[in-house]
Amino acid sequence: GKEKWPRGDESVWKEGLRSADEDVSSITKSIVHHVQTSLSRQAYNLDDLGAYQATALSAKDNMLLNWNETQLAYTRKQPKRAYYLCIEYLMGRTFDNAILNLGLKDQYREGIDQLGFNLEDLIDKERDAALGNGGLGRLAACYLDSSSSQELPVWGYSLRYKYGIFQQLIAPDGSQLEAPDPWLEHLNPFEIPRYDVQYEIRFYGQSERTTKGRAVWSGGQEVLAVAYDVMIPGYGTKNTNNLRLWESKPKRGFDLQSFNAGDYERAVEASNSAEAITSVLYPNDNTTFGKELRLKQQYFWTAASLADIIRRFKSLDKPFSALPDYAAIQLNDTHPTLAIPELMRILVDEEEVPWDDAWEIVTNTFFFTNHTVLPEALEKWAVPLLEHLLPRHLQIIYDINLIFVQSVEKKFPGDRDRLARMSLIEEGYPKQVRMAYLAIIGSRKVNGVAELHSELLRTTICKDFVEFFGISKFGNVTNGVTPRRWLDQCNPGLSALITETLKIPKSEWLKDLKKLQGLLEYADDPKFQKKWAVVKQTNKERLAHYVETTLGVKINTKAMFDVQVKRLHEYKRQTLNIFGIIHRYFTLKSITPEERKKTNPRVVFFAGKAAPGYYIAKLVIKLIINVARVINADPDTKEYLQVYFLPDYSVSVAELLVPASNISQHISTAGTEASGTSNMKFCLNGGLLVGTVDGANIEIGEEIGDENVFFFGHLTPAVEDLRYQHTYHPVPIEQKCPALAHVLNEISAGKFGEGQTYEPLLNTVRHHDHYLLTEDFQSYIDALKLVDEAYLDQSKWLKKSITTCAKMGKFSSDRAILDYAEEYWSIEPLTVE
Ligand code: 8GP
Repeated sequence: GKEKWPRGDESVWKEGLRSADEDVSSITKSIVHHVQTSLSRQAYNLDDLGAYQATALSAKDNMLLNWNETQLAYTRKQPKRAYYLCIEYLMGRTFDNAILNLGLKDQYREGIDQLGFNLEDLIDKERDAALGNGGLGRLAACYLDSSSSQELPVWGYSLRYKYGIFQQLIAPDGSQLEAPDPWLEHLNPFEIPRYDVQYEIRFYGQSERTTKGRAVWSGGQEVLAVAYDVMIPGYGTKNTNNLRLWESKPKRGFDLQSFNAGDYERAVEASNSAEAITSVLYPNDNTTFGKELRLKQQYFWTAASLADIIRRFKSLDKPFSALPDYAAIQLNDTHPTLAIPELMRILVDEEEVPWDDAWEIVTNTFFFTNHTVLPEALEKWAVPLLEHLLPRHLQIIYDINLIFVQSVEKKFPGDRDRLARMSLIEEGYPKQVRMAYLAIIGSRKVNGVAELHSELLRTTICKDFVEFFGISKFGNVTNGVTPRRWLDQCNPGLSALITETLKIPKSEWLKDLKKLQGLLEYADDPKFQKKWAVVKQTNKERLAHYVETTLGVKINTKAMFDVQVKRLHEYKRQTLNIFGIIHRYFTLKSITPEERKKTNPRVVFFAGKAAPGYYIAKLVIKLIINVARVINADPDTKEYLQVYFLPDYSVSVAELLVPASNISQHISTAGTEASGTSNMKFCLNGGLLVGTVDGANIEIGEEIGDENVFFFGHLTPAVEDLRYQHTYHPVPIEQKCPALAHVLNEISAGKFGEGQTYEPLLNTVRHHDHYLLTEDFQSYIDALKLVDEAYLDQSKWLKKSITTCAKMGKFSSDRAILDYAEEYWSIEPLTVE
């Protein structure tokens, strides 16, 4: 039927509607307008930062129009939507990506030029939105880009941390220092505060059971969740999804009674404690941090998000049994698992849905992805803490568990061990709730993030659950990365070369990445190879320029660039790399100057943060920096080997490193890295991969051919046996791996500064060697030797590089998000006209 115009004169409304600023002159007008009004500044007192802000606001206006259209279309057509709950979103910068996705970068460049500024300078003024630690958070960001680009109705939900991941500084002795990241210090042009979207969130208090399994939860502390929206523009489409971030606020400003009584501290206490909830991102990657404030964050975020989802669902006026037809909620790792008992609480206590019906709704609405098999990352919350903070949720968890354990008993009568293994409650002092198990039983489907990882889940953590629920509940979606940011935006030279070579519009291959295969027919073509090499060289020079301006050192861009960038973690084995470098250094020292001239010069880049409390990881940084200091200063070898640690790794720094690598290293102990995603980014940009047979490395090898990857090391099935051998039949390291023993001894002896400092790190290798460095070191060195040999033949190398890029189509996050949409969430694309 025809909709009635809500109020006033429709034609006046329509006349007032803005349209997008797509030509250069509308763009410059819009920028000048924002300088004048939003910033209230003038041409004569405008610096780069101001110009960036005004330009970003003009881009935001364009995005907003699409955002509005998109939300209107969703409201009208009522499609099933997916909600991606992730406690981290590592977005990086927005502006460049936004104008690229809008297809307006050239127009913006010209407009800015006319106004007397330079686009690249303005782009550099934006601060990264670094609301994440690493892989998990960056994956979420790629998935949002893909959901908009593939026109899927997906919203993200997370927290608006006042401080993102800490800023990393390096002290003169090589120690990591941490400083806060007040990223909201300046105006953030890309967020929309929604002061009218607020929910009250309760903590503590009492829960009294009433009838029919219901309860009343009251008392305690109430805080407000306020929404901030971040627009997610799709590439080459109007579809613009939303990332909703919650900020915590006190429900009442401050306690007036205490204030009037002169107790000012007391008066602001409650307000401070409310605001503390979203003040800072926890800087832990792949480990848990069992603190009350973290649990508060998790509940605050899931409760606000669910309240929002349920409010939207209720506006459709459907029975609750229809919720799974309108909403799929993705639990990204266990951090949002409290959403399961929270939805039960809403349905049972507030909406009076019978328990069994509610459970049916819950288990058809949620989906769960696991991101790691490391035991230290499996979340467990102490029962007394949960009871104190969320008394009603603990009751619900106990009820869920009782019913579940009964059904296990029914299927496997008398198997008491099994019951104990599968119970949501782990016995001990204190008892703990196993969040992963709660997520598994409360979800429709469960998946891992690469084939090997999903298989490990099925055979280890989820084994009992596979036997109980059947194998079909446990799937796999291999991760992906967005080719918009990780090729077109970060490597414009390569993007242009690809477009020119494939002879199809950029928009075609960027949304259907398998089209890169068209490059294969040129892989042998010397003219094309030459162009390919020029692009890589330009990117290396751009990186060298960055290093020169930040570290003040000049880099030999003719050398091979070898990159390992990721969080510092023992399982990721940055140690293997630095020990390998020391070995290479000793080898270079031991040969004649003539022989040295025949070697392949190499520059090794490291970057990555260590969790502030992770002592060994911090020691690794210190070692890298002090080894670099010695090697870089040695006149015998400095032409052949240079090592740099780039401080404060971020998405923006990755955008410089990824296009510039000749090789990158992904060398985790087999079976420990769930997937990895930077491996995909480097390969997509024609960098070759040195890696273990782990995570998504395996599938990359399958796609591009093992002859194009430098694999080494033991395989996953061997790892457990090897660890057993190390514990029960230890062989001295001198015997097992003399080359590595020599490296460790030299470090001990003080070759790279006070040897004593590094003993705790060296001992992890000498004693238990949990990550099997002594087992993999020799094969690692051999693999790097093959790299050197392969690099000598540049034409063959370029062929490998081109082939690698051409066969990376599978690893687009478009493929991954479409997998989720079809196989898990059952949502469909909806084109916004
Ligand atoms: C990471 C995995 O370690 C990595 O292999 C995978 O590619 C990535 O997730 C995306 O799936 N896991 C984390 O980043 C992680 O567990 N982070 C914790 C802070 C939550």
